[in-house]
Amino acid sequence: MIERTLVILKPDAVQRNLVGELIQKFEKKGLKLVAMKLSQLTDEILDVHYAHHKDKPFFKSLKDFMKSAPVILMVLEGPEAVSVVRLMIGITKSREAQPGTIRGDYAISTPDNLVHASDSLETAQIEVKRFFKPEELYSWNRANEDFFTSNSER
Ligand code: 3AN
Repeated sequence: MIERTLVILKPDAVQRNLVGELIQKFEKKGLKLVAMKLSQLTDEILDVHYAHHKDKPFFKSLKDFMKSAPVILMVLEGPEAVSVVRLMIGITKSREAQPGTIRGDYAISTPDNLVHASDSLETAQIEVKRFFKPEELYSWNRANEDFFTSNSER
């Protein structure tokens, strides 16, 4: 099934000049960019986005980190995009993330683990709406779609 998922390139990705390289990984995989912007996050949106962590000891430092520089917000589309992107980024604890994944190859710390990606289709639908207005999402036809996604998987 074709899905859309929310991806955030966090402040450490921006500070480390990894934005282009990380976007390229998603593009090369065959995921299609349907929305993208640079944004500086606020407590208001982070309180909602990380509500599941609000009682954790690292909540404030996580928010401070996420506000420390602009982030790149993206929506990526493709077959089973939610699980494909989660596989690509690797597990939360960067030091234990598999080599070959983004966190496994580029990160060694935990709050600074470069990328956020929605963890289920239901969350993805909520998170896309949290960060993007409907008019900021683009449905477009890739001219060479046949070379990325077989007709039977669309
Ligand atoms: P993921 O980003 O892998 O879905 P979540 O949703 O459990 O992980 O956590 C959201 C973010 O909170 C993580 N990306 C990381 O930045 C931070 N975080 C999670 N667990 C910890 C922890 N034990 N210590 C510090 N930061 C954490």
